[in-house]
Amino acid sequence: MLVKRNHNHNGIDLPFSSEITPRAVFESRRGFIRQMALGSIAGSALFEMANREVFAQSASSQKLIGVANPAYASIEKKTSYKDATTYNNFYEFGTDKADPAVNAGSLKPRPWTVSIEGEIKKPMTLDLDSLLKLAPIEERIYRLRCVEGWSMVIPWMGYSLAQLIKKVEPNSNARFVEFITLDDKKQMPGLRSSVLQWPYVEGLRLDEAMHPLTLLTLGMYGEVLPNQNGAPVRIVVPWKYGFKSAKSIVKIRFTKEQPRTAWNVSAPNEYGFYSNVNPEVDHPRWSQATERRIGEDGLFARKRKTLMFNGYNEVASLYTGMDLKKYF
Ligand SMILES: Nc1nc2c(c(=O)[nH]1)N[C@H]1C(S)=C(S)[C@@H](COP(=O)(O)O)O[C@H]1N2
Ligand SMILES: [Mo]
Repeated sequence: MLVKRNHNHNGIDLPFSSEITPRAVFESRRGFIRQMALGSIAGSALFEMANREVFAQSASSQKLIGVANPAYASIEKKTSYKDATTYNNFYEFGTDKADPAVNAGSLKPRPWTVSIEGEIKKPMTLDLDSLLKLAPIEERIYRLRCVEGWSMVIPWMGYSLAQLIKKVEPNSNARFVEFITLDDKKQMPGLRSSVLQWPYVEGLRLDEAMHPLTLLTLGMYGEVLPNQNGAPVRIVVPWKYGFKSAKSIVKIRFTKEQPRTAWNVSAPNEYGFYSNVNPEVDHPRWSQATERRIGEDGLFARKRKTLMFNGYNEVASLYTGMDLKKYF
């Protein structure tokens, strides 16, 4: 039998998911959100009005309403909810793509707090409701490109991380932001394995973290985040490989020095700090020139060309004068 396979971060062969069923429920909800955002532009009166309506939502319901931000709409076909929630990387729940959906039920996303500390003037601990109310929730359709060579198109819900960063007021020492994931063996069975050093940590330079594209993410497909996608709060950095988008964050720390990151510690020659999507810089064990869109893995599916910065060229100015082969 011929089964299409790709490699995970450790070079282990894995079959692709072939689920392509979109959910009727989701489609009708999207219609509603699209309706609400019809003709609106971020910052316009209609956008603000729609936002006031949904601003009071709490984390008690599974639904999460956000206003579609037209700057991040997409003509690309969205990945099905089923694929996005059953083909995951979340090593705290196992290393197979199917593991997180099966095992992440033990994660308790409520109550939850995120402590924000380090080189800032206003350290604080925020609970989920405070995070939900910190800024208007937007829906943004972003491509996520995994370093393994596959990608998805997902309607994420959240707001620019910059909104939170402005609130905590970084001091003049702050040059990097470190994201620290939950580290609780009772909730995360994968922590018993030593596949990575725990907790899972990631980091960005402060200007990358401040870039409006960097999304503090609280939901997807009109719902709060499913556990396997990093409930209740994660970041999504769409111009970088997927592993930079840390899930189930409990701590955000502002630092002077470049933070250690989980994948860089595990294989420094394979995973750099920057990890910008770059078709010209191959992974030492495989090419990064093309990618497979999840859901397009049928018999006649063609690979897509990977785009510099995953197509998000507006971030290029963050790296002027930098050798992106050296700073991979
Ligand atoms: N805490 C944590 N965050 C993580 C990971 C992980 O193993 N643990 N995997 C990363 C990788 S490799 C990818 S590709 C994305 C996948 O996100 P998704 O499952 O929501 O598509 O999450 C990233 N965030
Ligand atoms: Mo990944």
